[in-house]
Amino acid sequence: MTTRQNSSADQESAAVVILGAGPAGLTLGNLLHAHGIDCVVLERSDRAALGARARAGFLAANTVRTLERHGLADGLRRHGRPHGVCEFRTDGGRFRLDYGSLGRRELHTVYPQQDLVADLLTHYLDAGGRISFGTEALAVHDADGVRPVVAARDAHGRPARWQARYVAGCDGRHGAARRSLPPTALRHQCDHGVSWLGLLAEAPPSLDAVGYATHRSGFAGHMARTPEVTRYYLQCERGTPADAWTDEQVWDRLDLRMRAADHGPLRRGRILRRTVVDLSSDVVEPLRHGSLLLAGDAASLISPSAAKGANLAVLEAELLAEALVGDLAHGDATALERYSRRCLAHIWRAQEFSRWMIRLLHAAPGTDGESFFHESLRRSRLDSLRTSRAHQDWFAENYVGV
Ligand code: RFL
Repeated sequence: MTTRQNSSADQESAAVVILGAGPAGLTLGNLLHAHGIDCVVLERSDRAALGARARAGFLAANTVRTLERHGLADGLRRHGRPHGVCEFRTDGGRFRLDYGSLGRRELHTVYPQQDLVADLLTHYLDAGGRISFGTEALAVHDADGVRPVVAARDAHGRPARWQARYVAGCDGRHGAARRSLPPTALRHQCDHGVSWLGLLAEAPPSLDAVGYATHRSGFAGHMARTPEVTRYYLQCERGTPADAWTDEQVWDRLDLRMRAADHGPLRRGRILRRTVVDLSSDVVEPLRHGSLLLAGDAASLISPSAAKGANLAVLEAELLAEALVGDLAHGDATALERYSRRCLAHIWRAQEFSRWMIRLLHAAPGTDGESFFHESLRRSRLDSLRTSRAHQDWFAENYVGV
């Protein structure tokens, strides 16, 4: 069993220093702490800011099972809502997929990411877990050795150093873990060439389903978050500023693309938040570089088109916890050696489905022959999804699974 390591006046220590208190970092922190592994989470934001960071909302069945297995699912069991239907709206009409009764017959649980993060944080702190808010990791040094050091800046701007046996990089795509990777690390990346204006609206959901609309003026999406708040997406030109359209213009575009004239108007409300997302993906390979291990968005960024990012983050955190407990508590490094390979298998499968969704939902730009060819393929893909039970089973399995 690992015990807390010595601290000196200018350098603190823990067996595992976790960078970032998102779904990956906090799941990992909870699991390590529950196994008696000395760990600390370094988070650049404060607690209030974490609780206001609205992003994901659709948790896969496997994510819920993982959190349940470790006693971390009380909040989402109490307040999350099961969800199993999506609706496609196209110029050929609309069709619904009851994906909860297809494939593996699994459901999503709709639960805002900021509520999940708040639950994980409360659980971690109540159990006596250590976290340092307002602490920004700057770099990970000596990751190729057995005594890596995290250089950080505390909430007062003072330099701080943390020595560890392992550093878990759960600090997202722009974090210190990625910046500290050795030149041998590979980063496979793909710009999907599409941008979305992501909107959070103070309005009840307008459909009892996830809505995906393809329209000649662009894609529009509808996803419930809570009974009072709905997430919408509007495809926009690359470079469009988040405030390019007034609230009314946003709702008019959503109504047009969701075909409110045929299927009923959307329930309007104040737009609470706007973010422009350029859909892109990347995968770092491998996920382990000596004593530095990556999980969540730090390991792989995935476009939000198939709602996989937070789910992958929880899955990887569980695999990483298993690997670190094996090594630190039982002296068995087998799972640590397999960590990267195991995660990459899940990551590439999620990336593949996410890319497939992007191609399904966005018309090929342009009017030339090749664009026509791709657009015809896309329509054929949609038609197959509408009519083929085998295709629907495949969709359901990948849509809810990680
Ligand atoms: P996070 O959540 O970004 O957390 C990283 C944490 O690290 C902190 N941090 C640092 N701390 C210390 N030092 C540094 N140098 C630091 N740099 C950063 C940050 O403050 C933060 O607290 O990463 P994590 O844990 O890997 O989780 C990943 C998910 O957040 C992400 O994949 C999802 O939000 C993606 N995503 C969705 N995923 C789903 O599974 N289902 C969805 O429905 C879904 N919808 C979405 C999404 C992402 C979106 N955006 C914003 C791209 C919708 C949107 C609009």
